[in-house]
Amino acid sequence: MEDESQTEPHTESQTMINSGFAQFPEVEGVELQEWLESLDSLLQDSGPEVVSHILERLRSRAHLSGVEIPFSANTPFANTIPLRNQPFFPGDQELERRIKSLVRWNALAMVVRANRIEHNIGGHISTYASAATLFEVGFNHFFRARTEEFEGDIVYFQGHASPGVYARAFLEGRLSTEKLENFRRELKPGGGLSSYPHPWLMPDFWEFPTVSMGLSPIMAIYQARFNRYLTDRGLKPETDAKVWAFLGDGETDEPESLGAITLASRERLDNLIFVVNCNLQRLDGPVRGNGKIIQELEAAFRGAGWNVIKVLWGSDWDSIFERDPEGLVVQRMGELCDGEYQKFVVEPGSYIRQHFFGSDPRLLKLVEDIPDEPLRKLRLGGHDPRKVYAAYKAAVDHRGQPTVILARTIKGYGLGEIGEGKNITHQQKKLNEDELREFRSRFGIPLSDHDVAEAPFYRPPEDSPEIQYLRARRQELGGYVPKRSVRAKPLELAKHEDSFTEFLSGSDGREVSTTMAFVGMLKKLLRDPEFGKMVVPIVPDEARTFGMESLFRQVGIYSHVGQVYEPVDLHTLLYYKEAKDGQILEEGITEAGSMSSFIAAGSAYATHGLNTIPFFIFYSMFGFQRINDLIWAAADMRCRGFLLGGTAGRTTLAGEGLQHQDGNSHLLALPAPNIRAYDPAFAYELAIIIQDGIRRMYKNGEDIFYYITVMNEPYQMPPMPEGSKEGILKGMYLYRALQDKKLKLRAQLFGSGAILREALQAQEILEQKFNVAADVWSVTSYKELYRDGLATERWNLLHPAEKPRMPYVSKCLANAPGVFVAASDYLKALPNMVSKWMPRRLASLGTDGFGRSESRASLREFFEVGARFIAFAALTELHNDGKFETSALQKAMKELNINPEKPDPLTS
Ligand SMILES: Cc1ncc(C[n+]2csc(CCOP(=O)(O)OP(=O)(O)O)c2C)c(N)n1
Ligand SMILES: [Mg+2]
Repeated sequence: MEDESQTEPHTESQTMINSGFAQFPEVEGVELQEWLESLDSLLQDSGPEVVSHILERLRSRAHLSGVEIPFSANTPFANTIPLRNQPFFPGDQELERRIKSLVRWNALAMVVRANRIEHNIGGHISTYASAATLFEVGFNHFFRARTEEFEGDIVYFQGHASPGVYARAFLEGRLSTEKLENFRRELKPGGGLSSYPHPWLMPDFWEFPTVSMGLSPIMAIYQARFNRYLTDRGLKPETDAKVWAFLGDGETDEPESLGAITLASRERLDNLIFVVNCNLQRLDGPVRGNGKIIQELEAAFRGAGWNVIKVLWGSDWDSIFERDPEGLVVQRMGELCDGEYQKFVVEPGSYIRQHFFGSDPRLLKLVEDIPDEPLRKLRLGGHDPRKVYAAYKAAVDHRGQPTVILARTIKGYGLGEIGEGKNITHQQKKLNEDELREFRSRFGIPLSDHDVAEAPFYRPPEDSPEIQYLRARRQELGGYVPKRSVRAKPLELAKHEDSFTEFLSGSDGREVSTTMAFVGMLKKLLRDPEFGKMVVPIVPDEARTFGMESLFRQVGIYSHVGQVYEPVDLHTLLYYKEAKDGQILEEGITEAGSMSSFIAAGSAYATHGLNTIPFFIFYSMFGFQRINDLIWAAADMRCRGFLLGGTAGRTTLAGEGLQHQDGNSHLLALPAPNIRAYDPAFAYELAIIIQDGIRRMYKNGEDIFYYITVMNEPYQMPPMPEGSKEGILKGMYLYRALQDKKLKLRAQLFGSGAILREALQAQEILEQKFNVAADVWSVTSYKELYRDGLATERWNLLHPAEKPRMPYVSKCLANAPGVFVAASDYLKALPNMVSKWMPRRLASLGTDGFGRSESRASLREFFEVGARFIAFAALTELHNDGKFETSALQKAMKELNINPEKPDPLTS
């Protein structure tokens, strides 16, 4: 065995340390000893602050003398909180252990039973198995529930650990056996439990969807900041409530996980605590087999300005550390890579003795009196309630910085041979009788050998010490967690109908864009006596792009510290005003961060009982295209509010080219069922949509939110035609009817957004040049038309004996004469998806293909959505119907200057 260990490849850290030994053997001896002793006596005589000061001075002196000191943001691979600083553990450790074992058992039973009934239904055991202590210490001592008096802590649970959260709620008497039985079988009579945290599916239980990895860390950061914002603006009292986020170590590879951590430290969010469950494994295998994820994360978080607490080694190790004043064990711990640590989990004590302690005779001596089996079982920090408690307490008490706890755990802890530390453990969900028996015995579950085979759920009687303790602890902490409830009172909106009248009467000849109109509406809303204070404008460094800079001065940009400098433009009317009670969330260039703020504000009606109304305005191409998974999470969370895709349109945004010109977002807005998507052309349409949205969401309490595109093309805004309100909201209405009723050739033109004006021009061309009389419809929302069509079709399918209903599109067009042509600034698929409910064929014009840097006119020519193309498409349709001669069509083509050989925008 000796020989074998010598042939093993050395890790980089080992090589470095070994070369240190080899290079400076004399320093390793007496010299080093003297330095260490001086340090010890200084610490003893003068305390840690003086030690830290002296070290800093030494570092500085060495640096000035030309010594290159390698930078490291790391501390040794040891617990951050030494034993001497560990607080008293206030719980009954034995009872808590028994409760935790019961939760472990029921979580396991839930997954095992579900997979016995329905092969391959899925579920996860090993994530919770590693996180159990991390959760249980929180449940028993830290997570405070929301009460009348206290806002409560907010907890983002690691999504794949949901069986453990359900199992605990079962012990708490909050979930029935039937519900547990129907884990992952939500459609069973009586309902079941969703696989992961989904507020949409379990709106009284889950608050935050956390299963798309990376989203919960960024959402938690912005949630913590939003909580500060509410306090700083006087909308909620100051409290010491915390935001906890439990993440996986593998999860930290998602860019969103670490992407916003500097915001948390910059804003000094000491109300935020991350707990990273460092089991060193992800789904396929080790997170960093060849490296050390904990040290990597420590450096990243410390570098970003966080308070980092490492919880690596359990109490079992303390006596070994005590016997090792030279710190040889910790030094050895620092030498190994994660792949090696993972191997220690699956190997016997003899292996650990040989491969961990065997590197140095002095190390071997330290553990010579510990037999192999206890050596193997030396517990890790994340499985030791006392260590976890100490870390949580330190985190909760820490001021001025957010805290991250890096807790070392074992994936599949307790699963023994079949899963503990194994690479396959993430997907382990089946246990045979022997394995169940072993687990039962290990955790002392009172089930007989016979009963255990069924993997029954087990809840001790109500008067058992376990249930009594668990209830008492939760009562002390204010109630149960997680729990979602809606407490915000609906808005009254008594004068709401009149508030937007100024936007309904047109711009009086002035040319304005819908973006400008929107800013006018936002200003008005900010002044609303009932809810103005609740409006939360959110911008990712685009306020000037959208002409919103006047809001800087009107309501201020939020900053927790106010404005500590004199802004360069102070002398101007619209200076850059930052203020502690500023209302605008100016997020900088982060759509993901801004969306996380939107989520916090859009769900505050539940989380905080406050009807905050977010308006997140962004460059439309960087919305759905970039952050649709966060938008999906917002939908799951039943968020309310308005997303505004600014400077939208593939041909309406001139000059910006391929990357910015958006012809996609209305398609990408289709999947989330509770998003209402609109592409309005005129200010009055926008006003009607926003006004109705506020009514539906904040008065009627509908769990919907809005996506509205606004453009930067200035034109005269007409007054609202009489009776068009219903059509605007339903998705289409007749904007301008046939000009000359005597004409025989007829067409229906459908325009959306800025392209509506092209349809209006086409109407004139058709009438004046080709004797075709066209009606022009404004289609404000293809998605609304589509939803209505689907619902109607479904109703008809399920009610064959009844009179079929007509989709709204069909009703609108039932008596509409002539051919149909649609044009929008989006993909042709958008109008095509409703064409089947039109009485006749639809010709669709749209912007399929990559954008170009060009003028609006050239872009509309290139994408074939301009007035001439709309007119030509109508003539072609008439020709197809036999109502327009081929020769006349060829002539029209010339007259309209349409080049049949022009490149296809779809492929060019
Ligand atoms: C965005 C995203 N990608 C992939 C997955 C699939 N997935 C679920 S769990 C998991 C591994 C999780 O590893 P880790 O974060 O270390 O958590 P652990 O289970 O080890 O505690 C993966 C890849 C997911 N849920 N979300
Ligand atoms: Mg992991």
